[in-house]
Amino acid sequence: MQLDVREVAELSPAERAAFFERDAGVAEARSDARDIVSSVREEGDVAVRNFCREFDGVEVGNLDVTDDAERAYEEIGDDVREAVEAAAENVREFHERQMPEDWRESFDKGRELGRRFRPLDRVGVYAPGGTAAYPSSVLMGVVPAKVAGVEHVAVATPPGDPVNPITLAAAHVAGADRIYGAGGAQGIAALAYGTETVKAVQKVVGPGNKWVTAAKAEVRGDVDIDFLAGPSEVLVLADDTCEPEYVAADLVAQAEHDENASVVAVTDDAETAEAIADAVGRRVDGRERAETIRGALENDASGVLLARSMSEAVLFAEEYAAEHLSIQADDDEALLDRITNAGSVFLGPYTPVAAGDYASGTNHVLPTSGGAKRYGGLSAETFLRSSTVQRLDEGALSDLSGTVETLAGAEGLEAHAESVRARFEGGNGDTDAA
Ligand code: HSO
Ligand code: ZN
Repeated sequence: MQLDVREVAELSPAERAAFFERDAGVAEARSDARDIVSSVREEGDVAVRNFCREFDGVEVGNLDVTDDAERAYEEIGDDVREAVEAAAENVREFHERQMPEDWRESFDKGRELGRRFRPLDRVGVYAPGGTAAYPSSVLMGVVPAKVAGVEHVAVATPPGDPVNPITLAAAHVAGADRIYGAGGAQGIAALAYGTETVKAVQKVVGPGNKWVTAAKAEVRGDVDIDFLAGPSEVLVLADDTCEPEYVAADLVAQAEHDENASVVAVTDDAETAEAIADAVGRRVDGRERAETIRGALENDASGVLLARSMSEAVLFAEEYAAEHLSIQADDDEALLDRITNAGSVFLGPYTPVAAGDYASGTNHVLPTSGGAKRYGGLSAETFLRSSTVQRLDEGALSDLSGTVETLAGAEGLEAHAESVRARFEGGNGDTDAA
């Protein structure tokens, strides 16, 4: 297939909007998801089984498939088992490094303040099945939760016939406590509200198709969620020192996820732009997922773009706010310094996005659809809650009393002021005495 190179400066407002206003595809699935969620809420296991029959074509025996995981782990090939273990180890190491320490410090004059972090009690990790089963996503959800210290980590994944054994093995390696063969919106609802078999969780995380994502939007509020993740995205910033074949390979790789994936290269060099477009074209045909890749490349939010300068390219990348930002350029660190909006950044020619997708240790559950302007991807902190702690001595409270009493008075909350005064006046709380 042949890709055209377009100039950033020549893009029409509509063309720019196609790049910048990517959506997670949630809206159209929202009302179906709402019906499914409320059925599961009302009818529990029966509803989950019915939806598995209707959508997955699977007659589910046991919804809880935890006991199958160890056998799956033994039975998958040695290569896959070792790869899952190697990936899990790197993910664990990176997320351990993220764990915040509790702290307590003395601030000015007898004011001791601090922060403590405690894991959530119960979380649910969704892992996609269907056309592409993602055991790697099980690792990305379960390992950080376990690193954070979450006691009950449940995995929900489509039932299949049987459930994908590598997904089961990954859940086993990651240390999942329960595994349910329940996918789609019904899997999310089961995690969020519980059923006879499924224990309700406090937070649901993980990527999925538009029904899964719409269901997460539905249950948000009753439980916490990570965020609404849409199709994969990559934006590569490249200059004339890049290897166009590598850039093209990275674009094609993310394109194979989904026909709605968005893959973009922006460069300030015309020859490089043509070379990337050529290389992409050559890399599609004959590939197993060629059809999906073509779909993604034809997406209005995909393309090879020529900027007038790397500054213009950076501005484009900032506005795009990529899930994955790859920088394959001479002064990559200087370009990175100018970037604020990116889910995960990949620097240099030997750092393909696929390395982070599977094995380097960083998380691959990341903000899409411009979410990187507002939040980051999954991390150990996703599974923690924090409390603040304080202790004031008499002098510190005395120093603060004027400020508290004045502000309490301004808000008309007289008892607040009195709670401070009581410490000094030995008052009996009698309002006449105040
Ligand atoms: N690139 C995907 C994650 C993934 N890749 C899973 C391969 N398997 C979204 O970040
Ligand atoms: Zn990927």
